[in-house]
Amino acid sequence: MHPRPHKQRALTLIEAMMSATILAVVAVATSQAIVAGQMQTYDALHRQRALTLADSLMDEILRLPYDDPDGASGKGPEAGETPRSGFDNIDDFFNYTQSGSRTLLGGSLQDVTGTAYADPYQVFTYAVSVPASTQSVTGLGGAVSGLLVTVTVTDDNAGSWSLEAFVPDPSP
Ligand SMILES: [Ca+2]
Ligand SMILES: [Ca+2]
Repeated sequence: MHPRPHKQRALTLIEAMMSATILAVVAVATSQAIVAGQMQTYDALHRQRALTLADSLMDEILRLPYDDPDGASGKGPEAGETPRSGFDNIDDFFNYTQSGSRTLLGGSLQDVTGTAYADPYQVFTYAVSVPASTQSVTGLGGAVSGLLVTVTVTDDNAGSWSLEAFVPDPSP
């Protein structure tokens, strides 16, 4: 009668099962952490892409003159100024919008030269508003009239990113 070895074997088995369970729990926790980390990385990249688009469009708008070089300018592009590469002053972007699409070859969201943005950018839509606005600008003697340029980039999942810039009217 030597119950001890038998008992030891039983303990070893239980221990082995326990450690297998612990390993399994650790493995699940680790894979959840990896998934969460990947989602955070994706979110950061997604946000970065949205801001890149907003920044690039804002740059494009702010490079244009306030007034139309050909004279009078109404809201939106004047005759003969479309597509966007023909916009020649800021208010031509009044209510301008462009949506990405992965169904068209190359994508429908494009830069000013008509080159489609890469596929991951095609989930976004961008929209511009350029309302007349009066702002108090330090260094310009208080209230100044001009245009408030807002570029808003949205995705198909309720994400929204905006950039805003006030451009004073150079000849008020
Ligand atoms: Ca124009
Ligand atoms: Ca115009």
